[in-house]
Formats: sequence, C-alpha cells, structure tokens
Amino acid sequence: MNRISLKEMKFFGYTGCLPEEKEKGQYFFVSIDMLCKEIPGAVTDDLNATINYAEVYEIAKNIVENNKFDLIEHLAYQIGRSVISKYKLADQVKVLVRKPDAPIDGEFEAMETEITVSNKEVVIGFGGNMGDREETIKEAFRAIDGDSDIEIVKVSSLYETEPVGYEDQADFLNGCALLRTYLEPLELLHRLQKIENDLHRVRTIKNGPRTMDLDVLLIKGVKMDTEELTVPHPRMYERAFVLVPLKELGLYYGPIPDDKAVKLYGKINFN
Ligand code: PH2
Ligand code: MG
Ligand code: MG
Repeated sequence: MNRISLKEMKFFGYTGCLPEEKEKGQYFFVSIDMLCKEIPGAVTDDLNATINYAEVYEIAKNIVENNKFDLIEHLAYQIGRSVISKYKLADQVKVLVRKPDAPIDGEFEAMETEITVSNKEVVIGFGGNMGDREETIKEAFRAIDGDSDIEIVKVSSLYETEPVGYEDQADFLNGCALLRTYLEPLELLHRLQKIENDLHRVRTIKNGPRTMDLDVLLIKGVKMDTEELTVPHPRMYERAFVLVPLKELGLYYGPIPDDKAVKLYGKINFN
C-alpha cells in the first residue's frame, strides 16, 4: 500500500491516569502512518489530490494539547478518527503514541501504543413493504449519502419479494448495498436505526410490516455476536431476498433457496 507518514512529532499534553499527569503535563511523541490504495496526487503532483501532512500535523497537535484523556490508546484513537474522517483517501490510519516520561520509577525508553483506524467495506440489506416503497428506499439512500462518515460504493437493483417469516403481509421491495465506513459496527448500526426511525419505522410484530429495514449483513474482517448486533447476519444465508441482490453485486456465489419468489423490479435512480 502507498503511505504518507508523520514521524515523531513532539507535543506537550495532559493525557494520563494520574492527577499529576493531568495537571503538570508531559511530552508525547506521535507518529502517524496513512495507508492508501491510491494517492492520485502522486501521479498528478496536485496537493488537492493527496493528504496534506501540514493539516494532519495540526490535527494531531490540537488533540494532544487540548485533551486530558486517561489512556494513550484513547489519545491515539482520537487522532486516528479525526484524520480518517477528514481524509477519505486513507484506507488505514495507524497512530503511534509514545510517552518517554511516564511517571514510573524505573528505566525505560518509553511507554507506547499503536492504534489502527480503518475504512471497512460493509454490506447492508434493505427492504420495506409499507407506503411508497420505492420512494422510501430512495429517501433512505439520500440519508446515507448525506452522512459524511459513510460512503455508498454500489447498490443493487430492487427486487420484489414474497414475505419470509410472518407471511400475512404485503410483498417487499428488497436490495443490498456495499458501503465503506470507518465507523465502529455499533455506531454504524445506530446511524442506520436513526434513518429507519426518521422514515417512520414502527416496531410491532417481529418480521412484520415495515416502511424501512436497514440490516448490517457483513463487515469485512469482522465477526461479532452481541445483544445488539450479530455479524455476519445470522439468517442471511437462508434468505433469497438477501442472496439474489448480493449475487448481483458479485458478493455471493453460492446456492439460493427457491421457496419464496424474488422478482427483479428495476434499477433505482437516487436523485
Ligand atoms: N424482512 C424480514 C422478514 N421477512 N421478507 C421479505 N421478503 N423481505 C424482507 O426484507 C423481510 C422479510 C425481517 O427483517
Ligand atoms: Mg431484516
Ligand atoms: Mg432489521
């Protein structure tokens, strides 16, 4: 991968667990590696087509000087998040923070941490079977597009699908989309839930009618199983209404159950 780095920037800051560290402060050394699949400025010699390291320096300096976090890990994470949110070009931002004068009685070079923040590919499924289904899907994607922390990479066609689970309800319009985001899985989930709620999603019957359902199906490199979110989505491989659009996007190659009809409905134009 291509890389732009800032090495061993020296700042005075107040991060530390001990009260004396927060009061007196100490020097921190910060290094940042920004890894990018492509740096167009390398080819075009244009500062606007790359990451301006002078701006990254200012971001790091401000965060170190103006916060009193307990942990150097958290300081590194906050720097990484600020950098990646400003520079979508970066696929990965590694932040190394060293504290050579940590208040420990003994001999050492430094206490150090390295934290990586990365943009990840995320696959979501979407669907709805109430109101103007097509318009609601467009609105959902306008909202996702309007979130500067989430990039829409590609969206499948829409499919008209018979209801699965609770069957006494109208047919759905479904599809899948590939997104790119550095948000943590639960942060992303909460952003998508807010969009569902804004589109008047009311939660009553399990698997019942809804204006808009936005489900996190897959996150590259992530497996998790918590109360709020399980990734990969535990039922996705049983559902043709998920697998057919996934296959269209080139993200699935396996068999597709044929117990419920899934008909191509059309492409959407999001504008
Ligand atoms: N969603 C469900 C349950 N059943 N059936 C179809 N056809 N499409 C859906 O999106 C869907 C469903 C739970 O989210
Ligand atoms: Mg669902
Ligand atoms: Mg859901």
